[in-house]
Amino acid sequence: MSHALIVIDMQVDFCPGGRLAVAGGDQIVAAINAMMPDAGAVILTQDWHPADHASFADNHAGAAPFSVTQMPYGPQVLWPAHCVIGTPGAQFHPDLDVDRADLILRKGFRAGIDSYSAFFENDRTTATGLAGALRDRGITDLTFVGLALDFCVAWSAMDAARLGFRARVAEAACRAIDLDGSLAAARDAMTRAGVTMA
Ligand code: VGL
Ligand code: ZN
Repeated sequence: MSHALIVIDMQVDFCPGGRLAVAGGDQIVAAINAMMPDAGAVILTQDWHPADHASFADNHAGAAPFSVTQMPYGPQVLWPAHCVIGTPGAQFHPDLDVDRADLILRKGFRAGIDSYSAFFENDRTTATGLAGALRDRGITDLTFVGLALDFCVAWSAMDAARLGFRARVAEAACRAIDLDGSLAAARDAMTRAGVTMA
């Protein structure tokens, strides 16, 4: 078996002071850095949205942030604008050991569709290419950490399990948004999907 650490969206906008801040998001950076030397491969994802992205409440007249809208591909939470391509908020947390990364995967860069998962956009069918990259390297076991536990970490880990990888989430190195019970729902869904919660 070959193992990869997948670090989800450890970016300035998801940390305190950012535009979609996750409580305590900055507190997990040291733990994530400490996991990197033991990983066979280190992969970082980077949420990377154009300013006119369909997941931003600002781009829907009259829509409140954190409300849900119906998109052609299904329900979509409308977020405050975040991780806009080229802005400081889209950068990785300054203390994250980015130099350790073997691969950096950007996602959510198409204006009309969001991409919570590192494997598929939110239509659940458009692949990002990560599965192929992992298989090409012989990687079978994945540990997920980062932000946010109940959105991008959960969707990524569940897709990994569905694709046949052994998927584990290191909860101590994650933080959640917890919108309307989303954390409890995500934990439950991950467990049912065969994801190990550590
Ligand atoms: C995320 C909401 C919007 C995440 C990304 O990284 O969990 N959540 N974009
Ligand atoms: Zn996003």
